[in-house]
Amino acid sequence: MAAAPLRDDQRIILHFDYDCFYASVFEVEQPILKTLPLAVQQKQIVVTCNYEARRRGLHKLQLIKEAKKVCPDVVIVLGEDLTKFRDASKDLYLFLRGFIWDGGVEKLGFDEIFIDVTDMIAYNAAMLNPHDLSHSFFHLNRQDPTVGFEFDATNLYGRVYPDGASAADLSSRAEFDPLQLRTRLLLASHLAGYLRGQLEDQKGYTATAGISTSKTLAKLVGTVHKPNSQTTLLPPYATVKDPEESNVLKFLDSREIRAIPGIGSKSSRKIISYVTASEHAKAEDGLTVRDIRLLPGMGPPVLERILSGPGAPRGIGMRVWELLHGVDNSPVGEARDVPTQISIEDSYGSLDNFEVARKAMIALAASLIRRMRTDLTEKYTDVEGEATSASASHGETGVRWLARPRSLRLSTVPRSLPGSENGHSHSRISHSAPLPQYVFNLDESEDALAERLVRELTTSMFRKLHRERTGWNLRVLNLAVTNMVDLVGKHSSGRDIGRMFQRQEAEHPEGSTAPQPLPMPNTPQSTPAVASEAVWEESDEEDEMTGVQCNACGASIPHFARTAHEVYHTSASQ
Ligand code: DGT
Ligand code: MG
Repeated sequence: MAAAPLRDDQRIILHFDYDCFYASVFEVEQPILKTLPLAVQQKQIVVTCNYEARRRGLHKLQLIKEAKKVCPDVVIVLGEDLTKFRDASKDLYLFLRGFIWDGGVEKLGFDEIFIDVTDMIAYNAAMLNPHDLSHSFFHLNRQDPTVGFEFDATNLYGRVYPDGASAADLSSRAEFDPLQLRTRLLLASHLAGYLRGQLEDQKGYTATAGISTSKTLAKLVGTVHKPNSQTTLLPPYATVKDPEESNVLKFLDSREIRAIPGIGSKSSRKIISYVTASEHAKAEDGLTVRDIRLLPGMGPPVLERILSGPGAPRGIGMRVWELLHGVDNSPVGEARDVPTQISIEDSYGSLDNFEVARKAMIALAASLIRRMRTDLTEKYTDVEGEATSASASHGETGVRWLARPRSLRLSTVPRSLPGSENGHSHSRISHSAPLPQYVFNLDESEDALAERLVRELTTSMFRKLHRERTGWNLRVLNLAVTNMVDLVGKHSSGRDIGRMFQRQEAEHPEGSTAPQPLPMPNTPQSTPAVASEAVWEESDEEDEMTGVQCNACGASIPHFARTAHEVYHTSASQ
């Protein structure tokens, strides 16, 4: 059998997953809902429900009519408009990020966050007083020693895996070693507990956290105790004498392969069918990571052979072999400053006349401008603590654009003709044009800007796609802003013109719209150093939002909503 990959447990990573996230957003708006069974509806599906509803037998991805049967007094709220979830997600991300030093903070979807706290933990481990561990102080600021919280370093905070173990007990001074993994994990458990407390006290959200040395392990161990809880994966991780004594292997071995983040469902299926086809293996049911790991002959070369194919990254065999052993050296990503594009789309029963199309485009343009304002601007205060207006003054606080997209793209998808099989992504047609500067005016209402944009630009773009007055029938309209130019990049001061030129060249795809003059960053000379706190990762959301095309109805479905959408079709056809 192939050798186990080497571990590197130098880092400490936290993973946060907000509890029943969409439902919590409504509860924070209306606290009375906390005491009631609450379900969030999209199409005919409960996309999530609060824990009161779960206690009464409801669950995620249940049909609404089933949920009403199980719990007739369930309160149902509509969650089709994602704006408020996106806003809350951004707010919580920035809030948590405000506590973190130099480590990465990476958002996954709307409600998960990875945080690399290695530097904070190393600093605090070195500050511990081994003579008085029970009165320790966790420093949250290297410059100001009064900022932080008190904690008892003789005990780990929250739950642990394996349950009931006390391997992190530091009460014996003889065993104390600030560099030891268990000391670092113990400190991280207190930090995670503190951050969860702040999230609840200041923002009203509870979260479930996992604490370990990699993204994969932190995410997985966090699922052991839910909701409003946290779990630390205890050492030993690397065991020289008997590898099977490792808590990492113990923890992973009982899991199903498809539960391991980073091994996609397609790869899982391929591995499962390989293993079940082998004469040594048991049936597919109950096949665990251990069964796969210990299968004779199993190792990176076999996995590479099973998993390679079109689209598979080189070295996938080694990567999956590592994941099966809980080895994951992937860094916690740095949030990109801004999304690369923002796109808003809607689908229609039948869209075959220009007046209806015009109204639909106004609605899309208004949503698009709203999204741009949420995702591409930041409020900020200048270094002296006074609000400064950079690109525009908007209320009492300064508001500035972090980035300005340069192009507008209109796309349409025709209804498929009866009997034809097309109507899917390949029949999408698009037209792009330079985005007028007036859309960046923050003093004008979104609706007024949307009307103007459609009147002065989008209408003629539409006519370029559909020259005939009649005779067309559309299923989807999509309006997007693209060609993003970053104005206040995380690593630039907003005045670094050279960098902006490089970025502009890199981002401007050949042969698309004519280049526009470079927008000058109109941030003041005293650009405050808040850019790095105001960054916002959207790329994964963009993927989620652009999603995949449904084979049944052709609608564009975010990746996370695919299962729900399939259930919707199944129920609709019954
Ligand atoms: P949790 O973490 O078990 O306490 O519950 P949630 O609601 O936070 O669930 P999670 O973390 O899987 O997903 C976060 C949010 O994303 C959730 O509130 C609703 C949305 N979501 C999750 N899965 C789906 C899905 O399959 N379809 C749709 N449309 N939305 C989903
Ligand atoms: Mg969640």
